Amino acid sequence: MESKLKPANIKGELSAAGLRIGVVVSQFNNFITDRLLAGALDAMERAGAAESQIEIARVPGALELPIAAKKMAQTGRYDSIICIGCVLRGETSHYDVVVSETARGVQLAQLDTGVPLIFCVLTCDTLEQAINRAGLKAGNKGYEAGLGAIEMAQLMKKIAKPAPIAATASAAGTAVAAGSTPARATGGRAEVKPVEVRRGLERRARRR
Ligand code: INI
Repeated sequence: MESKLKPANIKGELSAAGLRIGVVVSQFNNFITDRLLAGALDAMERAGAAESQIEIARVPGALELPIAAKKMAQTGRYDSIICIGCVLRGETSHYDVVVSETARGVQLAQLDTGVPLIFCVLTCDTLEQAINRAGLKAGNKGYEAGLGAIEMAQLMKKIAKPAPIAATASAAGTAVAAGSTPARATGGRAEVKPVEVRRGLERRARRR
């Protein structure tokens, strides 16, 4: 049987209003990473970001992305951070080490700091594959990362707010919904006043 429940969906909107975004760019294969950065900036500009809302840090290679992103995240200045890099498969196993350690480092850093870190690191066998993903045939992964950074930043802000009081709470046998002040009226804080408390306050106000 299909459920009738329609739970609230929380989604970050694609608006850069009020956000600060950090970008860490690896200079290794900068022919590609510069194009990814251009795509990310384009996306953020379309979402309404101004120059003053974005800061860019540059690191030598992909392996240095996690530590720089973590340091930026720890400042508390950024709502999200985009990590841009490009790793191309060579003839040795170095590729596998760089790819897995970069991905692991970025993931650990975002979980440690609670700041969303957007993984925009191309991992390709050939330069041609990378070019295609940096603005040619397969779009620009940097553009997707720019939108992802904004969406995640806005989502985290929404999740951090206290949940609004559910309209159906009184149905569970409590007087909470009937006697409470909507969170909107209290600047986002849920100020719960059970009916008895509210009546007491009203009586006191009448006596004055
Ligand atoms: N760094 C990259 O960003 N892409 C690569 O393809 C790459 N390759 O192939 O070696 C690469 N290596 C450098 C690495 O990220 C570090 O900067 C270096 O090992 C110093 O720590």
